[in-house]
Amino acid sequence: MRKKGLYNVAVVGATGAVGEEMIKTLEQRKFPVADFLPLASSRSKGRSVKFNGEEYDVEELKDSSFENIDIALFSAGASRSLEFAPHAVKAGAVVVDNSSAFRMDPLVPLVVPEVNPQAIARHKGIIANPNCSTIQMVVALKPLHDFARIKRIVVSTYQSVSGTGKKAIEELDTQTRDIFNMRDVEVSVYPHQIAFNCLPQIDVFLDNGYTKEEVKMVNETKKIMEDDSIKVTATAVRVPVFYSHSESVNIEFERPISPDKAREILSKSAGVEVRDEPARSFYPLAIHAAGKDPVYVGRIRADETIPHGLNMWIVSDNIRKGAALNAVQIAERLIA
Ligand code: NAP
Ligand code: 3JM
Repeated sequence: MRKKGLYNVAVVGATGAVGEEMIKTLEQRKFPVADFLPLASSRSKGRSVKFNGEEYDVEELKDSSFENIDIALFSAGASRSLEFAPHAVKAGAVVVDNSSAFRMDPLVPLVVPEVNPQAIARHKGIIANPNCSTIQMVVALKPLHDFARIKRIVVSTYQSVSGTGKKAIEELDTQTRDIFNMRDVEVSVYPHQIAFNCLPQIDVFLDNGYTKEEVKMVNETKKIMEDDSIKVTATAVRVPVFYSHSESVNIEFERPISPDKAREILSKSAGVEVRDEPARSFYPLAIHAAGKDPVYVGRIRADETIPHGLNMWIVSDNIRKGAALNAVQIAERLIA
C-alpha cells in the first residue's frame, strides 16, 4: 500500500487511446507512483507498456486485480467500469472512472477540477470524469456563469475520431488512403464513411430523437455546474479530424456581459487560453490544440438577436483535457 507519499496506481485500459495518454500524463506530471499496474483485456497478454523508463507487463483485468492498489484510473468502457470498479473499491482503491457508467449517480461526484473541485471530498470510492465534450465546455463557461449567470446554452460539436478510440483513428486513416488510391471504402466503426464526411450521430439514438452523447452534455453540465436551472441543448457531430474537439457555443445570460468582459474573465481563468484576434485569423484550431493541455476559446462575439448573449468557439484535445489529463488532475487533488 501507500509508501511515504507514494501511491500504487492501476490504469485499466492501459493499451487504449485514453489509457496510453493517462500513462504519459502520470509521467509528465510526476505523479507520485510507487507500484504501477497496467491492465487490459486478454487480447493484450504478452504486451508491455513503458512507464517512467521501465517496461511493465500488461495484466488481464480481473476481480482480484486491485489488491494493494490505491488509485485505479479506468478507461476500458462503461461495462468494464460497472463490473470491475466495485471490486477496486472493495479492495480499498479510489476509482477515477472515465466512462459514462457512474456519472449521473447522485452518490458519485462528477468532477472538473477547475469547476467543482469541492465535489471530490464527497466521494464514496468512485469519482467520475465527465464526457470530453462537456469538460471543455464547462471549463470555459463556468467563469462566465459566475459573472453573469447562464440561462441557456445551445452547442454544436465538431468531434474528432480519437474520441471513439484506436479503431476509429485507424478507420479514418485507412478510409482516407483508400479513397486517394481509388479503392473501395470499408465502413466498420461508424454507421457511415467518416473520411470526407460529417456524421450527425455520436453514440446511440434515444427515444426523444437526441443521441446519448447530446444528452450527456445536457445532464453532465447541470451536475458539474451544480445548477439545474441552466437550459442546455446540443447537436453532436463526428468530423474527419484525428485529435481535438471543436464546439460552436451560443450562450444566453441573465445579466449583461460584453465580448471584451468575457475575454478579460477568460484570460484570467484556470485551464483556459484565449485566442481571439480575428484581424489576423487567430482563433482556436483542432490541429493546434492537439497534444496541449488548455481549453482554447475564440471568436467571442455578441449574439445580437437577444439581450445578453454571446457566441464563441471552444477547442481542446479530447484525449488530454477531455479524458486523461482531467482524470490525473482529479487524482492529484485527491492526494493533495
Ligand atoms: P480504445 O482505444 O478502444 O481502448 C480500449 C481499452 O479498453 C483498451 O486498453 C482495451 O484493452 C480495454 N478493454 C476493452 N475491453 C476490455 C475488457 N473486456 N477487459 C479489459 N480491458 C478491456 O478506447 P479509448 O478511446 O481508450 O476509450 C476507452 C474508454 O474510455 C471508452 O470506452 C469510454 O468509456 C472512456 N472514454 C471517455 C472519454 C471522456 O470523454 N472522458 C473519452 C474517450 C473515452 P485491449 O487493448 O486488450 O483490447
Ligand atoms: C466516450 O463501453 C462503452 O459503451 C463506452 C462508450 C464511450 C463512452 C461512454 O459512454 O463511456 C465511448 C467514448 C464515452 C464517454 O466518455 O461517455
